[in-house]
Amino acid sequence: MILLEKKGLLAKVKAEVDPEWEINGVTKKLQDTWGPAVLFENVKRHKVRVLCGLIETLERIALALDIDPADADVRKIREEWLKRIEHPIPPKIVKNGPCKENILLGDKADLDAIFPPIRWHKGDGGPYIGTLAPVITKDSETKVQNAGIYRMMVMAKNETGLYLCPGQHGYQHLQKWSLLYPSKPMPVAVAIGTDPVYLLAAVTKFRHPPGEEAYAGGLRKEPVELIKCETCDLEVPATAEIILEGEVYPEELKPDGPFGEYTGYLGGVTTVNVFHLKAITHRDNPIFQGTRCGRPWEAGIYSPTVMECVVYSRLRKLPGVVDVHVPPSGCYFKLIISLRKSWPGHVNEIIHAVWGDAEAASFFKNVVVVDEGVDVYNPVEVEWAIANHVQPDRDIVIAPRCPDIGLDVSQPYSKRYLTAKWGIDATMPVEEYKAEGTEPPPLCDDPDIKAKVEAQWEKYGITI
Ligand SMILES: Cc1cc2nc3c(=O)[nH]c(=O)nc-3n(C[C@H](O)[C@H](O)[C@H](O)COP(=O)(O)O)c2cc1C
Ligand SMILES: [Mn+2]
Repeated sequence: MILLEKKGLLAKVKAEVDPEWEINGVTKKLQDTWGPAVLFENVKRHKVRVLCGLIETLERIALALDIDPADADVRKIREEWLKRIEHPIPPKIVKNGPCKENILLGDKADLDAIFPPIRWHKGDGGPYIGTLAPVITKDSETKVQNAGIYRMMVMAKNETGLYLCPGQHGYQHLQKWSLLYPSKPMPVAVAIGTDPVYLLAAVTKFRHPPGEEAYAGGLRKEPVELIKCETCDLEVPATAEIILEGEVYPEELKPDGPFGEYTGYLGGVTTVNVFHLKAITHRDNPIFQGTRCGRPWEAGIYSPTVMECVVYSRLRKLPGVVDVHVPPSGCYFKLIISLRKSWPGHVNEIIHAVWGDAEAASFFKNVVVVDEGVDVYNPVEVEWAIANHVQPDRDIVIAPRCPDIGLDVSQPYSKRYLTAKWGIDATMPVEEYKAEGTEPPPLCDDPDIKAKVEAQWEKYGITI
């Protein structure tokens, strides 16, 4: 936050704002205008300040990674990301940390006192904590910890929902726990106001082991400092502003929602796990952190960027893959790949490899493959490739009954969590032309003509 302020990327709002509607409205306007991150210093009926938009633009993601924000660019961030995650650094356990400046146990732990009840979207079923708050759980066999961002709707002063979508690491941890310790509650901690690289790691499907903590260390080039919880054997980031400690009973479910989703729709009411608060520890005068999620091209640009870093780091290892792009407007359903196509069936091989990559990429419902040379970042070039090269009955591949995280509005609620996926081979079908030898030559400009025209440009009297 101090860095953001120095670089002029933070606004401080002293006017009183109502958490019911005003934080939503102001952050929406800032997102629409690519405005700064914002610290609300005076939240109505509340003592705690709220920081929004910490890593919502490429500039701010760059700053979080110590890259000069002046030349923030997805490809640059991606290259740096790749280099750093090659060297995960294990966390360091410390005895003291600012997150322990205040320790509130049992009845003294009160969510209402630490969280201004923010409605991030009109129509949300309640105030939500878990928008920029990594949820920490431990694998009961390997003891490796996970951090993932899962929404948490406040249900009472010591109770929230916890939405663990099937397949998430938190979900897997709870499944494993329930087999080993049926009917016992699993410890869960939540860290609010962490180093932003820890947030970037928490929205990433990083491999376990070593898990998010070590990758956050790699991204920062320094170990994350962890400190023991007061009520359980989890370890949490010592420099966090606020830590919630609690537990989840595997069998206990409650209705939660709706919540404004990144798809651009208000989600439905879902049954979710329940987080029972046991302790809060926090810094003096803490700052709460969150984000109005919105659609990915409006708001959570950090999420498509991170997704792209992850997918790029995996798929570039496949033969022939030149570039990949996760277009924010594709809402994580769409992935574009450029490929140096080298053998019959190569494109379908790549598409199926994406769907088979459960750790990083299998959730892309639509994979579009274009030739090397088509700019995956330029929607006009991608549309051109689809328009020109595709015979739908030959070039579209459909995989039925694949996993899905349940937010895809193309199906009613009763059908969610299973989806068909489709791949589009938008590469030039050179193999079709081989036998005839009649492949249409691409238009190309004659360099001699170009040079001649340039040399005598003045003759034409055209000002450009
Ligand atoms: C603002 C925001 C809210 C999210 N909410 C949820 C959620 O409620 N449930 C969920 O399973 N994933 C949610 N996610 C996605 C996960 O954080 C993401 O898939 C992450 O990789 C999960 O970590 P894991 O693989 O370690 O479980 C959210 C992401 C963001 C950025
Ligand atoms: Mn994980």
